[in-house]
Amino acid sequence: MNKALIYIGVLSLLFSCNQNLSDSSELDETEELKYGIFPQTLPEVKPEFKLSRALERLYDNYPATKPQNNELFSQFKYTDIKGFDYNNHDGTISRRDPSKVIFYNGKYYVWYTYRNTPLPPQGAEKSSDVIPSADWDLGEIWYATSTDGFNWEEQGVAIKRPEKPVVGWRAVTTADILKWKGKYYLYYQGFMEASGKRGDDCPVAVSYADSPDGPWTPYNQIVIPNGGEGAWDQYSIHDPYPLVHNGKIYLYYKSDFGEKGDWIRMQGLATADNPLGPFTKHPLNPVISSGHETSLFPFKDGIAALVYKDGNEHNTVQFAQDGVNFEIASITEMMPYAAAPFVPDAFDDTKDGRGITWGMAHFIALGGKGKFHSKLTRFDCDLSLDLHDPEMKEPRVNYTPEDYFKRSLSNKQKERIEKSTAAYTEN
Ligand code: AAL
Repeated sequence: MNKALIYIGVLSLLFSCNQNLSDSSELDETEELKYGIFPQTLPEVKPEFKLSRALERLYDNYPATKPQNNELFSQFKYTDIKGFDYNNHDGTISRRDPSKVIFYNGKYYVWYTYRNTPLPPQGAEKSSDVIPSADWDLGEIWYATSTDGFNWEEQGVAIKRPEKPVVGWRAVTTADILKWKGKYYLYYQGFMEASGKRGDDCPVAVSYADSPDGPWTPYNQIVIPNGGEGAWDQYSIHDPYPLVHNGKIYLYYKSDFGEKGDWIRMQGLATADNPLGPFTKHPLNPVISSGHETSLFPFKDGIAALVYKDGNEHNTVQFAQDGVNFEIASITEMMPYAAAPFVPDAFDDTKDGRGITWGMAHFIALGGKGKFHSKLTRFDCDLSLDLHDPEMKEPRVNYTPEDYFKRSLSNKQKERIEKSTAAYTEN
């Protein structure tokens, strides 16, 4: 029996199914859409026949039908950078939560939380004026420069802890940079108690300077206040991350809420026409339901976000044309934590954001028991309209068996399995 006959047979079968379903209202909507045969060659344009939800998503949600052609999909690669000493990783020196990287006067600049304490973090109960409660407690904002982004030269302190009771007297951490009308602004978390007492509670403060090398003048006032009683951002405003969009400052931030030990992390937006405020929080906040530290960049006429670590949508790259309503543009893996990209057009108020190819990040919880500290690293990727690096667009990360076995069962899990196996074999 030849192929044509089979084809006609299948089509008439489909036609008869269609007929059978004709009484349900669902058909009305898709009346004009019939069932079809999905072709051997992947259509670039959405076929005009009934599609499953997954295929609807493929054409409606993603910038391209394959990750290889998806400008907002990338792998991430890491380089151990040079120029920072960690005192034999004994936990007394920590560098973490880097800022966006900027290029100024022939050099790249990055700011970060720097802790140098006699002891590693000891928890809120054991903390004191010199003993930190957490890895960023008693922190200052330091900075470093580099001519290649791999070899860095630490320049020293940019923002010191102010005198009590000024905002930030306990710690100034997690800074990010804005350039606005020729002046520079560093936004940072200003702690007024040791982190971990109730939670990781702090508002956001700001300092300004005429050059990235400072001197930085603290504004000594809270510019992004905590939310009202019962609000998601009532206690913590973290990871302030300013960009310029639609002629305004778009400052994204993270907040921890919910129960201690089971914090929920989401991200919000506050906008302003003046770097010193007032900032207006967006009525739709939170605008990103997952993620941890904030990492965003202008992309085409909108804003893209790296969303990692926490929440249902962790390990995604998201995009919002209005900078508010983010949709998942790709799913990826091994994303950089506290990703701090080099964003050449961060402050250009561009309608044609070109994307990113590298940045700084951190690895935390190093040193093992009693030596908790973090270190800075560099990541590379291809989330740029001006680069097409097929190596970065390959969706598979090739892990070795050792990589998998490193993720071994805990003793508690082994016990559970032994018990259930025993129970199973007894029956
Ligand atoms: C980081 C950031 C903020 C938090 C703490 C230090 O991952 O989210 O900076 O306060 O952890």
